Amino acid sequence: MTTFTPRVFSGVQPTGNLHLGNYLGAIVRFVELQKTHACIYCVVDLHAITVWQDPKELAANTREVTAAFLAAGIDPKANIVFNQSQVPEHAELAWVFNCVARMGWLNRMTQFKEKAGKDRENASVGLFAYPTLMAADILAYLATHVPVGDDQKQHLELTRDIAIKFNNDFAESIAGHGYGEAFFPVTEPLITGPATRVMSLRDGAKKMSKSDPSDLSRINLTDDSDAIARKIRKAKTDPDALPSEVAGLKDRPEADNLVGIYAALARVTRDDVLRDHGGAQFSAFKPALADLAVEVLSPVTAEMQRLMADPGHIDGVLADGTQRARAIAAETVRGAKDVLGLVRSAG
Ligand code: AQP
Repeated sequence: MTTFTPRVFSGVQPTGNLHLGNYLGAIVRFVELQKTHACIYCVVDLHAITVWQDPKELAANTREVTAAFLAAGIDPKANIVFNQSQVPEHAELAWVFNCVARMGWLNRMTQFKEKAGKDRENASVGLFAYPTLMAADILAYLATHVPVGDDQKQHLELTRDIAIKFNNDFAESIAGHGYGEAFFPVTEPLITGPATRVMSLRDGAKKMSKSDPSDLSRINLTDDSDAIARKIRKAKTDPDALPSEVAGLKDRPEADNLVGIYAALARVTRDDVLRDHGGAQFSAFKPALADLAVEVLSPVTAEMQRLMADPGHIDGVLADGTQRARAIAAETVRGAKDVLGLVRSAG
C-alpha cells in the first residue's frame, strides 16, 4: 500500500458576494484543520472564468477571498494561500485528467446541469470540464483530505474516480517508476463543518449562493450590522412558533435553516438552540439570531476591510504562497508525465 502524508487542500471561487454559507460550510473548517494538518488553501480564479467575469471585479474578488481567509484566521505562513492561475500545473494536470475522465462521468454532474440551465449549448467548455480542473487542484498536491460544503460532494467523488482510474490504467508504469501501487491518493471529502448546507434566506429549498440575483437571499461577509439585521428580519419563515425539539423542524425548511445557522454560529447543536428558544415566535428569535450573527461576523468583516485597504500585503501573501505551492505541484506533474511516458527532454 502506498501511503500519502496527510494534507488538506480546498478552494473558494472569487466570484463575488462571499457569503455565510461559504464561511460556515468551508472557511471555518479551513481554520480548524490547520491545527492538525498541513493545509493548502486556494482562490480558484480559473474556476471563476468558466462563466464570464469582469476583469477588474475578478481581481478585486481574488483579493477579497484572500482577505476573508486571513481575517477568519488562516495563517499563511504555517499553511499555503495562493491563487490558482499563478500555478500553471493546475491547468496542465487538468488536461491529463480530461483524458482520464469519461464523458459519461461528466455528463452526470448536477452542478453543470444547474449552472448551464436550459441553454446548455451556450455554456463554456470550461464549465463542463470544471470537475477535472477541480481534481487537478486537489491531486497536484496529493491532498488526502478536502473540506467542502455538501454541494461539492459529487465533484469530490469524481476526483476519487479519476485518481483510481489513473492508478489502475498506469499501474505498471507507476510501480516501474518507484511509486508503489498508487501515484495519486484517493482523497477523502470532509463534509463536516458547522453547517454543510446553508440555505437561502428567501427560499429554504435553495442553497445560499453567490449567484442568487437576490441580495436578500444571503448574508455577505462584507455586510454591515444593519444589513445583517435587515436580511434576517426579512428572511422567509412560516407563521408557527419554533418547536422545542428538532423533530418539529421537519417540513419547515426555512425554520430549520435559521435554527441551523444559529447553531453553527453559536457552536452548539440544533437541540441546544431549541432548548433555549423552543416556543418563541420568529419576531423574538430573529433579533436574537441577528445579534449573534453580528457578534460573530463583524470582527471578520472589520479585519477583511483592514486587509483589503492594503492590496500590496495581500499580493505579497499570494506571491509567497504561489512559490511554495508551485514547488509541490511541479514535482507531481513531473512524476505524472514520467508515468504517462511523456518524454522529458534534457536541459
Ligand atoms: N450554501 C452553502 N452552504 C455550505 N457551504 C457552501 N459552499 C458554497 N455554498 C454553500 C461551500 O463554499 C466553498 C466555496 O464555494 P465556491 O466558491 O466553490 O462556490 P460554489 O460551491 O459554487 O457555491 P457558491 O459560493 O454559492 O457560488 P455559486 O452561486 O456560483 O454556486 C465550497 O466548499 C462550497 O461547498
